[in-house]
Amino acid sequence: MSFSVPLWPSRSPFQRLGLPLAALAGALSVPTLLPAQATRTPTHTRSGIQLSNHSVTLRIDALRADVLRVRMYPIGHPAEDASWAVLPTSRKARISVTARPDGFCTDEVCVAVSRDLRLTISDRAGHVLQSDALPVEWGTHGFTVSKTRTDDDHFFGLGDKPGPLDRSGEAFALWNTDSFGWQESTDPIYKSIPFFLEMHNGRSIGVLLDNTYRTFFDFGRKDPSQYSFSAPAGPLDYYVLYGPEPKQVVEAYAWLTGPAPLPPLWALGYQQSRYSYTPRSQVEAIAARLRRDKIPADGIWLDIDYQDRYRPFTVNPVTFPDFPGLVRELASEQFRTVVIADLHIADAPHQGYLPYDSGIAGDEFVKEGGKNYVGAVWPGPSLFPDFTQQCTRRWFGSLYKQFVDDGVAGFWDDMNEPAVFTYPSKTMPDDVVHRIDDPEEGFSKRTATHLEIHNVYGMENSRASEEGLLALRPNLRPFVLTRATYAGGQRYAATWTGDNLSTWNHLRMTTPQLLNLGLSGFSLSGADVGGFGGSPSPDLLTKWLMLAAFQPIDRDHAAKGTRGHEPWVDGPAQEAIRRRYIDQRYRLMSYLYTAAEETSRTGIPIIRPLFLEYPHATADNHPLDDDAPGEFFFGPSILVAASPLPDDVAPYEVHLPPGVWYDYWTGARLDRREPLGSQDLELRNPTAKGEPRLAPLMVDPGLGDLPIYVRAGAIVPMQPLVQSTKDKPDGPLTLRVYAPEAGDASAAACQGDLYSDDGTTFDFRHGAYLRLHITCSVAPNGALTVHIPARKGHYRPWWTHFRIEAIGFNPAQSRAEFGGHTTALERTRLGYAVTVADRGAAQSIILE
Ligand code: MIG
Repeated sequence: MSFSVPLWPSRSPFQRLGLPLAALAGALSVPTLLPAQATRTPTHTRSGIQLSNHSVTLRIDALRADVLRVRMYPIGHPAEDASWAVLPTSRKARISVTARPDGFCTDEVCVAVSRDLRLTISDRAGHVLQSDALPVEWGTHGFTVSKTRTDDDHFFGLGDKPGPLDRSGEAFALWNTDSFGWQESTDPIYKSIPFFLEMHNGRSIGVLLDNTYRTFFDFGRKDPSQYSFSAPAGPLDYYVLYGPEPKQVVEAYAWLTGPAPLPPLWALGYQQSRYSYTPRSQVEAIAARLRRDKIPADGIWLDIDYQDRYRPFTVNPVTFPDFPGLVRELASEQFRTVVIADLHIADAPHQGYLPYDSGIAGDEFVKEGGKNYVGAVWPGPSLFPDFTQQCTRRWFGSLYKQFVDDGVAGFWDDMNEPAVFTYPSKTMPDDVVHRIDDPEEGFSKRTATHLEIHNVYGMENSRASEEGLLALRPNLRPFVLTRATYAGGQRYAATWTGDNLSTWNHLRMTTPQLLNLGLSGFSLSGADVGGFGGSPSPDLLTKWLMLAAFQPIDRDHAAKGTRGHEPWVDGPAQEAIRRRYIDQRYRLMSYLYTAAEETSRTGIPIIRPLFLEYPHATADNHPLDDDAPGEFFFGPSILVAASPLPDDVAPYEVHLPPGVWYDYWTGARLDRREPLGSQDLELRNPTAKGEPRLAPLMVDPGLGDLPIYVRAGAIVPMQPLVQSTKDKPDGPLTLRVYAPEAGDASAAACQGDLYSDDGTTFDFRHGAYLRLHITCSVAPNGALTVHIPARKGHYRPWWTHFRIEAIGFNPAQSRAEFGGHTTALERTRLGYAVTVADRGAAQSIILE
């Protein structure tokens, strides 16, 4: 609900609630008001506290020991307890707290509220985690919450916002916008994820502002001593998530909004797309060339030109005759077909267009002035489904039936900001009316203007798709890719970063953008490989295909009128490099899938900023990423160190977190155990001398080289090369064991995870999965023992043997012992290997 009642009879819409108003009364010629101090004694509730001054109530509840919900509303007018983002079970969760005179404590945090309703949150040791710099500013034009900030505060998340990973000092508006060719300074763009993670002095918290209006976040741009978030209307309703480690914040956010579910395995394969492959013969030619050139690939994407007059849920019968036959033909070549199906329904009465006819019959569209709102998009005048009604989502979901019956595997939800051509705003007018009918989310049945619904429209579109696909094929994991979304949208769809450009700078920007999306719940994200608008130079396309092999969604896509983007377009030398990297992705598919499965349980994203794995890597606790903007973790153990300036020809410095590392390509050992940060400290503070200082690790990669490192103690599964995830790999599953340093505490843990299942169904929920937590240890005599535990789950994997390949390990006798056998170790390019049968039972293999 929006606060239509002015809280203060003042001319200033942002009259601060806490000011001694008597001083202002004369100037404002209003009756003298009481000072805005808490006028009633605080009420301690079982799960928190409630306080009022003479106009508003502040209510804080502990959902868990590390998750607080903060709400403020005019006295007697609480906002609906409702959310599109937060899971109902989490929203309603409560724990008992310990009352304090001015607040309360949980086992993890304490909350204190001052007499002017300012909030301070501390950990149990008394470290302040967050504190209101001012009382909430609140008036007829919404509210602003201001928190204290220092220059040592670092901010991450907020979805797809362009710019550096660390958002400190920047400010952003959230309003889903179709932004072709967005630049670093473009704001807003496609998504609204009002969640951020803040790190200060090695302690992390998260904040979700659950307000769907055009919200605004300022991380110290206006005033370096404060950060703030505000909304023009709607509820003041936010959640504070406590770490102290950033991973704990990300996990708490997944608890609050739900993790991204396990995708079908094929979605992690390479995807070939273009706007548009047409006619059918071109699609067939592209598929055939991928196979002929041995470019591993899983998906072929059809953009809007396969449709009849751009009408969603149709097929052009002339250019795409026998559509089911095409899908079958692609499937026989081990490709999945993905089609775009935009939400706008052509305004086409009396033409036998089912989405229109059934949509009109069911009254499924948003209104303006009492009539169906009509806006121009690809099909011409179009109607827009009212996705905030559960029944409309069900209807929309049913439209996929024909495609699903035809065997189409994935769906692409574009234009759902929603994009409308006719207006400078590029979206529908603010006064369009949506109907909310969604009891599960806690909303009462009511209408809402587009101002309230705009930012959740795309998410509810993707939800309709996902839920519709689930209804049609309950035991198949759906795959939906959406452009616009809101917090929590990761439950329904993967995402991509919209219409980027074929420039080196856009390649560079993929890393911070996808990392922040991952921190914002969207583990499954990608950027159009090669850039959407424009034509990449051969080297740019090559570098892009190389990097994207280590990004969660790897989809090559291009706009109309641009030159081809397919891996082969620049001749065999470039193609060979591109193939080599896509091959690596497929060799690492078990590792990638295991990381995706981890996301589905914990919310930890597939690609991770360095600070997520090493929050305390620097002496002054600044995130190491600030020094190394081209670097990220691909899964838990592999560090990709792309150039911070990919078109720069000079060598660059790689910053590795303290520890022992191995070169992924050569197996070379790098001892980086001395503390980091000395150099940075010296730069920041030239008087800080005398610390140990490692020589910088400089790299100078050629066109086909991407520096990649693996941490000591990692166990990384790798598999024989296939051309599609549908193919059964031929040979053993390799476990690359990167030896830990004997006696080195930083590498004491030697471990790796392996998850597998059928890749397509939900049978894993009933035990049809395989999970192994593999460990290793080094004996004082240098022998390396690898422990493979008994399998968890009853899925039978494709491999029958493990090949254990030890890297960074020097055998004294060059032999392996297992199950009473002794065999000679095989010398490999990277280290030493031995192959053992996987009997499904626990076993230990000693390499010595
Ligand atoms: O107005 O469907 O971002 O990926 O190829 C352009 C055509 C509409 C925008 C998407 C892009 C897609 C294109 N779409």
